[in-house]
Amino acid sequence: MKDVTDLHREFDGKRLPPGQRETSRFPVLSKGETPSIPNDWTFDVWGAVDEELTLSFEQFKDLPTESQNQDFHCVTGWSRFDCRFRGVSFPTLAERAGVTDDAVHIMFHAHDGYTTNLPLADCMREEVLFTWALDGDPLPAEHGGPLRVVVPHKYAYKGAKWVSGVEFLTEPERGYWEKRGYSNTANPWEEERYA
Ligand SMILES: Nc1nc2c(c(=O)[nH]1)N[C@H]1C(S)=C(S)[C@@H](COP(=O)(O)O)O[C@H]1N2
Ligand SMILES: [Mo]
Repeated sequence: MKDVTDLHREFDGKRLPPGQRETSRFPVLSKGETPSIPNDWTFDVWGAVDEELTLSFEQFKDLPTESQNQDFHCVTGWSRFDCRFRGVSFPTLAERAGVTDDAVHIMFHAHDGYTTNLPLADCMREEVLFTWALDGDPLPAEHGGPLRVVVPHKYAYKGAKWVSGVEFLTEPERGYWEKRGYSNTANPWEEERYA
């Protein structure tokens, strides 16, 4: 299992970012109800890619997978250390689709209508994972199962639960919370909480 809980060093910060408190619980934060995911769930990749993809959950899980130990920082002030996630990294998925030269930004889409955005460079990191397993169990529905994104170098609102697809963009755009006053950049070690 790869341990990426030292990534705070890159941001000249402590493991617990400023203004956060550690919790052993895993609180649930969603803008609405947990959506029901259709049985014929597919995962779509579109936009500035060589090959647009539509993958079943089985096909998605057949991509090269990895397990990582990560910390999880919520913008509302709690951090959960040592989350063991299994999944497919963003660079692995991007390599499968083939990123075109004009792609600069990413929009993640989710089954509850949620969206969140990041620059492509912030996504092309091995610790940005599409994950279906937490601490050895299937990812609970309220935490985004069957599939969610985790982005441990950002506040957790940058990780879409119930992710349905990834859009490669040639211009930056803002997602659900980024349009509503949360920081577009969301670096926990700089306390970039609100815009
Ligand atoms: N699809 C979707 N993803 C989402 C959200 C949401 O409402 N819908 N909430 C975000 C927010 S604000 C946070 S803090 C984390 C919370 O993840 P958790 O419920 O697993 O703790 O999910 C993020 N991803
Ligand atoms: Mo949040």
